Amino acid sequence: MQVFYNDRHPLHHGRHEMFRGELVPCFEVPERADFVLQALRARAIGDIVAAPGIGIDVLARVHARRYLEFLSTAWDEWVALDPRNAGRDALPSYWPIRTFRSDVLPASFPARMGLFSFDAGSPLTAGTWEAARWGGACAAAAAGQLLAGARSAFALTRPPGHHAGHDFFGGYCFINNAAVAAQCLRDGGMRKVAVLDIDYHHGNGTQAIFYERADVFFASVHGDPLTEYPYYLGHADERGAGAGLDCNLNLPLPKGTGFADWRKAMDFALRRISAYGAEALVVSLGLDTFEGDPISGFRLASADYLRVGEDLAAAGLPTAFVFEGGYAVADLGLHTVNVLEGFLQRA
Ligand code: SP5
Ligand code: ZN
Repeated sequence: MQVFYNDRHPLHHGRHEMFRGELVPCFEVPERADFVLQALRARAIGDIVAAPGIGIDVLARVHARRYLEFLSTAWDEWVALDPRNAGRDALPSYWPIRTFRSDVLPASFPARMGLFSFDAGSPLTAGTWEAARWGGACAAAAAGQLLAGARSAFALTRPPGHHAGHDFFGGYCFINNAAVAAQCLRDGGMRKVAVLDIDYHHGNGTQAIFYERADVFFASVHGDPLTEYPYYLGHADERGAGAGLDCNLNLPLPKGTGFADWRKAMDFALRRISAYGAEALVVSLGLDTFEGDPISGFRLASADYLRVGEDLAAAGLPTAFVFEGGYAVADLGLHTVNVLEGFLQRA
């Protein structure tokens, strides 16, 4: 399977995230992708290539123009506030929650940063925009492979994407790579596309982008948002709206869930995707379901990821894998490659 690697990813390198009143070292670090790259090479999963560049118009199919404009100038604006900011990550501290207006774009940079975000855990750094848009290019290229007839492709993107919405960042995500891939598949002629999100955290951004659409089915297996991040979306009663009613499936599971129950949920999601009539599948591949993950609560073991890949292949659809979360950094390569190898052996 062709692998599209975002070699600009280290340009996004956050130092600290806000956690319970203090700045703690980032969990989402460049070494994550390096470990995956190493394992892909060692186990010969496929050719590893750079993605061709994409125009802003491709990103604007799923993101608001004013949000993309914000991202592209954010670092310069941050440094213009105070030259000492060049040595600090940018984090938001104000948000236009209910009763505030978000239609008027503030001139103040910190105010705009809050308008376009939903947490203080996602530092924006000097190279964030560059890294994120090249991640989007990898996702678009993976979709292009499927459109050209490939059975599968892998977009090794960093930063991750599934928490990023139409016009906001958060959860370490800036550009929604899986949404870019799904939209490229639609624009390339696939009539119905499914996104299956198996990251530990609910893919709130992807869900919201496609919530009222019938042409993209979104399914997610994740930690119950009553106790798990991102808390405010991902409940079982979110079924889609308008034309998209019943094109959204959430399968929240309690913290502590092990592979047997998790696998049943993923297989249920795959059956719904098949009944929907999807012509292609985008997998938001988070590996933070691992029992050793430092910020998550499921209990998948290393060998379980081979079964995950096999089950995904059994669905029989052209499949684009898009890399998301996973913070047991040294084990990320093994788990990612287990999924891909399980898929290839069964496909
Ligand atoms: C893509 C992705 O997986 N994003 C996840 C973002 C989670 N951000 C909140 C992290 C909260 C950190 N909790 C630390 C618990 C230490 N025991
Ligand atoms: Zn996650």
